[in-house]
Amino acid sequence: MRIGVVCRPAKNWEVSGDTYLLLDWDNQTLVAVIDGLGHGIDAYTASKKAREYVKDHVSENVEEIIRGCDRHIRKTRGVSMSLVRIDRKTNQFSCSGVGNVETRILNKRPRHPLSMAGIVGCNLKKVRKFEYAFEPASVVLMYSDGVSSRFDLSKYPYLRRDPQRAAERIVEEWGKDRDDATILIAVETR
Ligand SMILES: [Mn+2]
Repeated sequence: MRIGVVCRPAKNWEVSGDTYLLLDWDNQTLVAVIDGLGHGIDAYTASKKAREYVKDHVSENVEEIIRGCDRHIRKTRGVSMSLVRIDRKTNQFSCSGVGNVETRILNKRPRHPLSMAGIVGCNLKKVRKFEYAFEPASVVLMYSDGVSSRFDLSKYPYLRRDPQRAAERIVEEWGKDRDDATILIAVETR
């Protein structure tokens, strides 16, 4: 995979309450973007703890990871998170998200899996999993709400070739100064 990622704190803050994770193993990839509620140190603590949980439970299904994480981080202020698992053996994407981290999948048919209302670690309600066929040259985009979702992907025609440049440009143009901003772009190159 070819990866582009930007994860920067809100203006005048040193730590970011957003974090991300990308793990590859055994024909599978798990991608996560996590946004700790608000910003600053408490947001950072919550998202870091959530990230550790996800990392330790990568082999579980994406819904289970979110439910388990909810139990694990109850003492924090909570997070929004989205997970995508790419399984190259079954040729499937599975996606699950709660709160304001959006996922877009560019396939033959673009997908925008729904993120459920709620907060992981505080007020988790329904969790759902969405599955799609995985195709060669698929792209996964995930971004926190520090990036306005109004960006137009056709303005970044080099996205597949240079996802890092696209990630940087999108955050420059659509990042919100007052919030932590993260975007992760993963391009399948097979
Ligand atoms: Mn945010």
